[in-house]
Amino acid sequence: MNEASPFTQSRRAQQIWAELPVEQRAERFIPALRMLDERTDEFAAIIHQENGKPLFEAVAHEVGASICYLKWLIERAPEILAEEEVSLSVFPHRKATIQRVPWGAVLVIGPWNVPLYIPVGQVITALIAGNAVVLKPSEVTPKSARILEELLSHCCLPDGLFQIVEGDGRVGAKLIKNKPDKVMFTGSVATGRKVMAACAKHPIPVTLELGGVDAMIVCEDANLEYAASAAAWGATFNGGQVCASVERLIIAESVRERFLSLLIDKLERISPERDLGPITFSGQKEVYNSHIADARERALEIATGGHFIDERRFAPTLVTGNGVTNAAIWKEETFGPIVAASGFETDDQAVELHNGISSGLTASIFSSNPDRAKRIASRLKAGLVAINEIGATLYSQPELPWGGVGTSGFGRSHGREGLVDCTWPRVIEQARVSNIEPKRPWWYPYGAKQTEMMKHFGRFQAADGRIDQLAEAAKLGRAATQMLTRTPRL
Ligand code: TXE
Repeated sequence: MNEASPFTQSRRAQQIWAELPVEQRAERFIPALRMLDERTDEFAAIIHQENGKPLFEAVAHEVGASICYLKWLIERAPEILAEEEVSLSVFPHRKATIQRVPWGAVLVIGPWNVPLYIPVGQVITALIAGNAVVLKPSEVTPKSARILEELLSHCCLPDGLFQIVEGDGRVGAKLIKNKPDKVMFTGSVATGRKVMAACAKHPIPVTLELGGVDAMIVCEDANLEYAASAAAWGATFNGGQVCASVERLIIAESVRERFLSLLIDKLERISPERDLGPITFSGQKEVYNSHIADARERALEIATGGHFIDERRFAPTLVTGNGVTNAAIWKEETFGPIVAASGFETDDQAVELHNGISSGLTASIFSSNPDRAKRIASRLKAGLVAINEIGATLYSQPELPWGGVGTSGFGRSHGREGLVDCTWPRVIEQARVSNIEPKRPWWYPYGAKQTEMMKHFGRFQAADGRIDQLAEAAKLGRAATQMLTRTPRL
């Protein structure tokens, strides 16, 4: 291994850290929780200034969400990561335990759109699970990542357990060459592919959170006024630069016009100065321009917006019309305050439209009939589905596993699954009662009677009903006794 690699120090620190019981590891993060609360204004101001998102969003979606997640994590991690005892159905006289073993040195590669809360959800989870972490934040938002360093510097962690390495994609690629034990990546599909290919060489396990082109389904029985407000916010908060922002609207034909006129009114009343996050990364402008140009070429209707208000702000935009579902705006992540709308006649059509693209992070369904909404939800290709709520909001519910399917990636952060993903399972199997047991009847030498015994074993397992099971158990018992007493044996 390369001696200049930060993972050399990570591994030394991790060995000491992993010796501590998970309860003690979790308690070390209480000062970080307190500090997030005490210094909310200061931290939110750094994020607001660097990323540009409105101060309210920096307080709520970054610092506030981090507080809620950390509180849950500190309280619940010990139970979730505790050694688990498993009863064994094939050999009930034996038992097993599953230990959750930390990967070792984890590399977290972060994005710029949620520069504190996304790393908090991955870095601190990995640390509590017993790993060391190197964070490579986005080159666009390095100052926000330093908040995490400040928080963790008050948590009495071994030297080198958490490190930040700043730099662009080349630095990220080099870090992967240094062979971390696990990589957690959040970013674009294109970069996610490169990260996965680089990890495949070693191979290194990888978690990918690659965003989505998330949809909101509006049924004809929905409260349209409420749903339109939800759509206006869900499509534009943080300037639409959210992996789970509403990028597609699938609306019941019978209410489509009414819903869209409510939505247009709400989009036009969003205050650019007060409410609308600016473009954080100027490279996004190209995506907006090309998606809008593609929509114009297809003669789609730009019902509102479609232009820059100033250097860093794009007007909240609604695109609709025949053929919208073939447009780039429908199929690819725009990552801006832009939403495309199409209609449906039947629930089957709504599901088909939703599932017709390659990504699936979150979805939302608006309906006054909870049973119908749940039936639709159960057919959607999406990691999280919210009913009468915006899918992105589920990111602030600490116990829910966050992640998608298809080109949205795989692996999970948050919730039980997120913690378990920061470990590998080590199984230890042993006798329930006595350590000294007879030699196994399936060991050498093989023979016809032994084969017969295994068939009885299969029949016993497959037997249907108590009587059949008892009959098969008796036959199996006789066959096994013959095997146990046979000579000569190895
Ligand atoms: O992401 P990149 P960008 C999407 C969104 C946006 C697009 C581009 O659609 O328009 O991505 O954003 C590091 N090896 N999302 O260019 O390039 C890089 O330094 C290792 C979705 O910012 O994917 C940064 O830290 N690392 C989204 C991180 O990867 C590499 C959040 C993300 O950069 C690397 C952000 C390499 N070869 C953007 N190349 C979400 N899922 O929430 C770059 N990086």
